[in-house]
Amino acid sequence: MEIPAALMKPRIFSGMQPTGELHIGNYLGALRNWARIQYDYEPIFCIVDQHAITVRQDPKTLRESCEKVAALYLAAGLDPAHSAVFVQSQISAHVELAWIFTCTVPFGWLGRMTQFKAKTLQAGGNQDSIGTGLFLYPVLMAADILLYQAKLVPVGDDQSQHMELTRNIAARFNKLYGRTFEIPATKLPMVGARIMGLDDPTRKMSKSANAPNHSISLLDPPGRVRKKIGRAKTDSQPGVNWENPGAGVSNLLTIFQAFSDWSDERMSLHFPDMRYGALKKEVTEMVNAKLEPIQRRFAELMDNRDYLRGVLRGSAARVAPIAEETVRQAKKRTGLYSL
Ligand code: AQP
Repeated sequence: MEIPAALMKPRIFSGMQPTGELHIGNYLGALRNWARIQYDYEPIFCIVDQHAITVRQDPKTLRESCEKVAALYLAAGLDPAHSAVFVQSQISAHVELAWIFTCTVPFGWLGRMTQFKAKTLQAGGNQDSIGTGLFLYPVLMAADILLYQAKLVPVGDDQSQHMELTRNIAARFNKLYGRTFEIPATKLPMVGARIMGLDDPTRKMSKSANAPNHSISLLDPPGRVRKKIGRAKTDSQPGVNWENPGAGVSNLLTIFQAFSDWSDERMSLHFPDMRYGALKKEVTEMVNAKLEPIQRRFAELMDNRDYLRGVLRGSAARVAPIAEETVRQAKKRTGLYSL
């Protein structure tokens, strides 16, 4: 039976790369938000392995990471009976649409992407060591989203520029070939849209940063979390300067507030002048309490691979027709040949 349009919920789409271990930035900026809002929407969540290969990956580790990330999605609260959870390369329409977009996007638009510039810098600016895929990454991201005609994309703040580009790509295509794509909006979490590195609170927490005390993995055991937070950068003030906390202290307060869901008022009554040792103890206890059930559920899911693979297979089968229909439309509009 077809559902009347008025009763259909708006579609949301988002994804994460199966590179390294997901950290609390990925969780607070995106994953937890997905779990919270999933029932208000028609949700599609992807594990974007084709993005992951924009930098070199070990094939065996990459395949294993896809299932680990799927398990983390579910452990963090995605309900596979409601939310589609699949791996990007299961559906070939992603790359098909990405190529069509590649041919419509001006080179200059991609050159302005700050993430590309930052990754180029990380590689020492040596263009011969940077894959073309890294440059084209935002085009594939636009294809991921527009393929499903998503209205809303829940992501962390670092993706704002890529989202702007996605809207521009959709608008350009619609202008050139006629209205084909929904223009999606970005949805950021209220607190935790940009969690910073513990060792360097001027840089966002990132999977690819190698420093040992930079990020907290969702799978870190309690002792490791304690150690990392214990070593987190603060400043030389004696305690929390509520009116004007330094970047490190501000980051710890944000992590606490995002995990606890405390109101601004409750935070402002509890933390002013607190010594840094006490602050770190409270943040540690809060983080460990919230990670424990995720880690327990993750272990159960990883012991049940058949179930996990069934979710990935079933979800891909469920959403593939949406993607295929969009590609059919885009091919027709651009004049690509089909019988
Ligand atoms: N520090 C962060 N704070 C809040 N949200 C964040 N996200 C990433 N870092 C933070 C959000 O997590 C989602 C998935 O990100 P991704 O894996 O697709 O890409 P990413 O931005 O490349 O993640 P990392 O951790 O920063 O990895 P690398 O080291 O490869 O750059 C996105 O919604 C993102 O906004």
